[in-house]
Amino acid sequence: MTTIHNYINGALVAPASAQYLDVYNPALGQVYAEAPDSDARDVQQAVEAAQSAFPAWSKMPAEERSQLLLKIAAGIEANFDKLALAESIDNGKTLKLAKAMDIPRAASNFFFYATAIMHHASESHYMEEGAINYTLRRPIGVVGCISPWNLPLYLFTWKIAPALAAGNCVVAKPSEITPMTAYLLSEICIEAGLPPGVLNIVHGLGSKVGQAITEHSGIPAISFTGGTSTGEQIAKVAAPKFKKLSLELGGKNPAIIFADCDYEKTLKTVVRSSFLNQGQICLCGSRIFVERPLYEQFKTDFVAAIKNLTVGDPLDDDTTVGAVVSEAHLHKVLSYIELAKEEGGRILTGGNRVRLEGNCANGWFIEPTLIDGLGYDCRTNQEEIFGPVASIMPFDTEEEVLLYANSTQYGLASSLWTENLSRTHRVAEELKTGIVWVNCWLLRDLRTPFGGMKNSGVGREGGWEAFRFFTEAKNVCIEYQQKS
Ligand code: TXE
Repeated sequence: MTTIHNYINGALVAPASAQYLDVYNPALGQVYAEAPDSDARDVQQAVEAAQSAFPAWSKMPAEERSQLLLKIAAGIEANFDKLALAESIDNGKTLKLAKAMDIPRAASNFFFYATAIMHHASESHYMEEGAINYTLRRPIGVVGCISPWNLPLYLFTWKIAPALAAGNCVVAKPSEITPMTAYLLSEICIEAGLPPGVLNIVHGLGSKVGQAITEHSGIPAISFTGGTSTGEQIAKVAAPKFKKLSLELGGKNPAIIFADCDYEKTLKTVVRSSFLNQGQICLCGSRIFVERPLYEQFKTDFVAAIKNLTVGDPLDDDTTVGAVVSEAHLHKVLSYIELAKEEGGRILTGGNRVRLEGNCANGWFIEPTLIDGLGYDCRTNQEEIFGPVASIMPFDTEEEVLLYANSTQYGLASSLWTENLSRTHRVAEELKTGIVWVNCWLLRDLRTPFGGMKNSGVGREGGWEAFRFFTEAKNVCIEYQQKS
């Protein structure tokens, strides 16, 4: 049984409460580690450590800060196998996916922001009247980063790396459901020589640690990724304190498939975009709209492709669908499948819990599930399920599919499948989502703005957007005498 520690002021420490939370291996359905059940006292210590570290960290030349962050990136790479295995065991995702996506992208986050600060230039605005303005962007101070369980290290580092690179000190909280790789990251930071207090990782429940971070008057900015209702809760606490907020929330993303698409590529990618990570990616496409002439053929081939997916032990090379993250989440997803049936949906494939033999007999597995026969506006097609469940529907016109696609409270991402250039631009412009992927999915360039419209969030992450969030802009206006 591994005991996870908080990382405060450069040291691995026990929580003030001396209490621990169970951490489960979802593939086995068993407790395998314990994580600190921290509270406001631990957050207070972390804030004090971060405040003491801030003057030196924020004034450190960018090149030196960059070097330290590059060492963390190198540390992630040096511990690649260990981190990938830990992520798979902690989350239930396949080891193959952790190796292909989570851990390389976590290292990339540090590489990207460590090198970006070497190229940063601030804006300047010249005035003909004889004045010059320049924008001074300075770090905010101590910032809070709160992340979810679906892409644990990947999303944790997506926030921490730009926050640190911009010169802030951080109090971070990973999800209590998947704390392991954040803990391993704290060991990597110690090894890399990150000065004490620059990054503090406090483990524990959202209602205690997350709430304490959100409420703390010494933390003027919060970057959060997670559920929409949690985002609402955080905004309620943070707004009266006028905190800067970046919220990456849920999604109910449409995949829009026109009859003129590149069929094989579309089919292959839409299987991936529906079921990767057991559908537990906020960017997964869970509403699949297919132009009517292609509908029956696509549905038949899609079902066949889904049946080819292998639900199994996440550590096996052949497994394509691992475990869902928790028992509570398993029941939530299964209840949505029941709801879909009540709403008149037909289960084309899947629909059940999977009971594996052997090691994983008590694990939390669900068959990849496809449903048809539902209207675009029923609950199944409006609410975020966040599991291996997708719904397929036909459409006849662009106007109709735009109505369907834009009908939910969410507006995170969409994917569009067509070879028609004019339609691509037309539809991309009308989609109310922060990201539109055309003939691809999950292709990420870290320089681009990342985030959602409507109830999918507030603000954007990525590239300079993250730097803007993690800095305060100050305009310095200098008037000089014009020679007459
Ligand atoms: O998210 P939570 P959960 C969605 C998805 C999922 C649902 C719930 O629909 O089923 O959210 O997942 C911390 N103050 N997404 O329960 O609760 C919490 O401890 C401050 C979408 O994991 O939002 C964790 O660290 N913090 C998503 C983080 O918030 C609080 C990815 C996220 O947890 C808090 C994951 C509070 N009051 C789930 N309460 C995406 N869009 O990427 C909880 N937390």
